[in-house]
Amino acid sequence: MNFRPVPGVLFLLGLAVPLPAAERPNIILVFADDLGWRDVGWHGTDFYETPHLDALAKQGMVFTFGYSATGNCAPSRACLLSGTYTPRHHVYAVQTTDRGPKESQRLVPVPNRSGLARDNVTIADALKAAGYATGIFGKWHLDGPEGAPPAEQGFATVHQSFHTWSDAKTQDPENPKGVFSLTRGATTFIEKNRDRPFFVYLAHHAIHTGLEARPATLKKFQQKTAGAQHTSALYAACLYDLDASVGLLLAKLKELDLEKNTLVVFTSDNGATQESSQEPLRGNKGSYYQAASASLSSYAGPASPRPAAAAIFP
Ligand SMILES: [Ca+2]
Repeated sequence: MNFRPVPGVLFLLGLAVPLPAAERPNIILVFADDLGWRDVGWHGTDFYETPHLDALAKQGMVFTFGYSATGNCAPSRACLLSGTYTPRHHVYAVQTTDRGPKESQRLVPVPNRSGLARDNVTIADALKAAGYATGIFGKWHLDGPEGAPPAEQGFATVHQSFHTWSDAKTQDPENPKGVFSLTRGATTFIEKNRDRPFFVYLAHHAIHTGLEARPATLKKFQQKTAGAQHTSALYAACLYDLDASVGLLLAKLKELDLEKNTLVVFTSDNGATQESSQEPLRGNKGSYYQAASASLSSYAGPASPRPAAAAIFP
């Protein structure tokens, strides 16, 4: 039987069967914040540019019917890291579930937890138990009074992890949204752990509202003719700088000769804000329409079952 398991199955196999270090792939999960389905090159943006992400998608696999579990930050991250849906961990919303005018609420708001409680088993817990070096670089957004910090959720290394996106703003114009300092933190961790299996959770603050970009990148898009659908030079520049940081990460893997034994996963926590049209999908972040959770997931690396393929399953 010619069976080629999908990456998720490989994860499970890797956790269930003790393997020598050389047979356990390194795993890098690059997680964008509020990057929409339509925003990347392989999904047809007519203005933004994502050359490194496009290359990653081309050499690996794109899950065209993939969805994030929910339409905004905290619950999406709680689902991703715990591998369970919201009724299991009770992180249904950022802040509370009863925001908005009470007279328009048709349902009784479900009780909400502010963060992921310590008794949830995360992918970092599982990989750490399997002998991986585990590190988070960037946004957590799952503690608060009812959640635990990343150091208590399986991450042995916690680098520049903030409670909210606004804490991440930097004063360095060459480091917009911290994309390059977070990536440097991750590559330093990778160099340090190159001889053992590692799990990198690189959770960017880009491109959540509060858009920032390097001055030269912004100028590049201000001089470019806008598309029919996508028009914002600042949005394009912020995304371009995020893409550039992914390029640096991939170059480091190649330099360290780790690319053949490293599974790189790129996706976003939820759909785009209203600053970026997602047509033909309807809606934006936070809504219950498709554009709120349609995923731009791409995978590349040794576990890709069919290089340069698009898979219609999530
Ligand atoms: Ca988000």
